[in-house]
Amino acid sequence: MRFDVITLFPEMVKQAAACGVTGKAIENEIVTLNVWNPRDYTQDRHKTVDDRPFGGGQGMVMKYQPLHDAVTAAKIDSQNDCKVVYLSPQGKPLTQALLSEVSQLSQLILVAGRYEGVDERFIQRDCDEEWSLGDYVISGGELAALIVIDAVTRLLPNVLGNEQSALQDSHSDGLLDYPQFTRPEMIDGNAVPDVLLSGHHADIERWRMKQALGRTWQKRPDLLKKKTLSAEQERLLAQFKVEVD
Ligand code: 9WO
Repeated sequence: MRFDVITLFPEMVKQAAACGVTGKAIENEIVTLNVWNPRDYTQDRHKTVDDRPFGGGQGMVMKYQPLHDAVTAAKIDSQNDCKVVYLSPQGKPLTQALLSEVSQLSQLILVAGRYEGVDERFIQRDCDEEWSLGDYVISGGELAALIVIDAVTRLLPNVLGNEQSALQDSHSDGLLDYPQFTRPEMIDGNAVPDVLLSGHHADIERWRMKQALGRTWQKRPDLLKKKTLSAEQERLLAQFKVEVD
């Protein structure tokens, strides 16, 4: 899969993506990451990428032409299953299901805005979709683009180990994660749950499912309402509710 990011801060995107799971995927040529700076597509002496908003008001707006020319450059030899996405709080809320669909594409062009936004005609004419990570404002789209790249890359074949991918299949199923523990067994009188030390794998699986259900019920009842539980899951959740009482 190929990612192209349109950004005034290409080094920020390159350097962050070079770390960890995404960095390994780039090294292993499972993903390619290209960055395109609108400043390189300006036509004036001062390399102007922004201008004052029509109608007046605070701040600056990114100009149409450098953005358009940068996206056009990123589309060089792009396939028809390529999407251009603008990242902003006005976008459609991003979900794991949407990321899963996106991971089937061969190219994703992510546009990171800066200042007070971009000329609306760029969004209308050049972008296929607008996505939001949540209802908050950050200083630019770069961190949002990096999150999309990270979340999609993890879903690609051969990025995570086999073990990890199986874990992902069974546990990114709309529930929160169960609690995790590692050594030491005791911290200031605070012990690891006995069942995890028992070596009884079926009991451990049941305990983890019960915790995942219980925590989702406690912290994110909205997620639980969207799910249909098996009879076994209903029983485990009922047991969890009795135990917290
Ligand atoms: C800045 C600003 C300053 C004064 C008055 C209004 C203002 N609006 C903004 C603004 O929204 N700037 C954005 C910064 C322009 C587009 C890129 N930026 C951005 C993307 N901030 N937050 C996101 C984002 C992207 C995806 N999901 C959540 C937030």
